[in-house]
Amino acid sequence: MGSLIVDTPVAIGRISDHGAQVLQWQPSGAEPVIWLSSHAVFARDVAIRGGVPICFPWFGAGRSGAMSPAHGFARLVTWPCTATTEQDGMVAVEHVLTQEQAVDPQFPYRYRMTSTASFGDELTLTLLVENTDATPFSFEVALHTYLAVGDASSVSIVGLEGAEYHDKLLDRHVVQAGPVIFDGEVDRVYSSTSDVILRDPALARSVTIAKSGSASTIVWNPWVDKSRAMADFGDEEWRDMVCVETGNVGDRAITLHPGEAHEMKVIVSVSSHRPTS
Ligand code: TA6
Repeated sequence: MGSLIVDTPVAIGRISDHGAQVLQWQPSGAEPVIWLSSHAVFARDVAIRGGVPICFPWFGAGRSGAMSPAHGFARLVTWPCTATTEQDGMVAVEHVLTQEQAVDPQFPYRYRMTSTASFGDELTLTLLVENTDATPFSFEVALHTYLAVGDASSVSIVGLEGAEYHDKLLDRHVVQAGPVIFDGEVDRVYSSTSDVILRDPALARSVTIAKSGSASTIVWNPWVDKSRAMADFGDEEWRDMVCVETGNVGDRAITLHPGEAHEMKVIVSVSSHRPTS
């Protein structure tokens, strides 16, 4: 399971060919921004816990609720690495997945998916999905970003105020009032095209998630009980992470006709609130 290490004066990073999954990003002068579980399993057909898993061609169990494996097959297969470039300390890594490498009877189409990860003073992730078939298809997609935080119980997310979300725990649709905070398990799919900012007082920083081509923002923290129930997740690791995911899921799924393409992009950046000495 190959991976590429980025180590330049601008940033440290790591991306695995398994799932074309970003595993690490730490801009110079900052604490790590992308979180990876210390219990993550690296093996064939296993999702790596943390980083930025690519969910495709469905999210969770899909719109039918009957799809498997969870979050689709893209994160479980090796993507060919097709290009790496470096300029001024920024490193870009491209992977391409087609039906040649990964096919599933639940998604019987010809497709081409290009992932580009750019590691610099920002982390830029771009997913381009092309319909190379002769028939239309629909898909869900998400960049399931695990952000490292100082203490999940003290962070807040602004930018989703007034957005409707599906609360997956209550199976209810709710409108967000005020910032998103975490005082228990949170698993919400917001209908929102907005950028969001995660405020992390414990690390004295803010992380901005700027996006384009995405109508869904998913927010997740497993909290105590679910963390203990996951073998590849430390019992106390819920405090160290928050997922802020960029996608198009549920009724925001994308339909492509033959020859059409859809691009989704997220730019992660961090700003410190520590007083300059
Ligand atoms: O993005 C939130 C979510 O859909 C949660 O429901 C939880 O299942 C999480 O993804 C992790 O899913 P995974 O299949 O990676 O364990």
